[in-house]
Amino acid sequence: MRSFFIIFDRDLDCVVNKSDFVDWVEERAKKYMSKEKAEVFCNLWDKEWDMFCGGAQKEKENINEMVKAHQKYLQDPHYHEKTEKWLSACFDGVDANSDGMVTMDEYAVFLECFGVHPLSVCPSFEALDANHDGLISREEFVNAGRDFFQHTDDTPAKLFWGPFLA
Ligand SMILES: [Ca+2]
Ligand SMILES: [Ca+2]
Repeated sequence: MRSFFIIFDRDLDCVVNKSDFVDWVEERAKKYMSKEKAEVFCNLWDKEWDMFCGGAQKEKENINEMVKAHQKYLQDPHYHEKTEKWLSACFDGVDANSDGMVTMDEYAVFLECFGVHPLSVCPSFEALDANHDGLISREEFVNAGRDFFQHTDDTPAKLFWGPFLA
């Protein structure tokens, strides 16, 4: 969770503002993704702040608040279902040509939306490509995205959002 938080705290003040989290990412998505895909992704990303950061009313969040909001979300009986649904929809946004597979280039665009350095894309891509066929399937994407927030141990999923930072 610390690693996820750090992505968005770009001014290093240990606080993530809603605009850092939502607007900054969405602006980049609109720049790097096709119009249609950016729309899919931005619709999802809008909900992400409400889900992970304690609700639409909050304008900023520190790491403890984010962890707490996420713990609360983990207790939701529909947590798995909701998370997998979200990640699957996110996959559709990342899969630029809608062929059901995410290539290295498509994944690079996704990480670029979060300001991840291009050199960090390859290790993340390889970690997510569980069967090493050079593509990320929907299942590989959803599994890694889900495991990122659920496991504290050292799994390949920790590279889902780029390099592990904390
Ligand atoms: Ca594709
Ligand atoms: Ca694969």
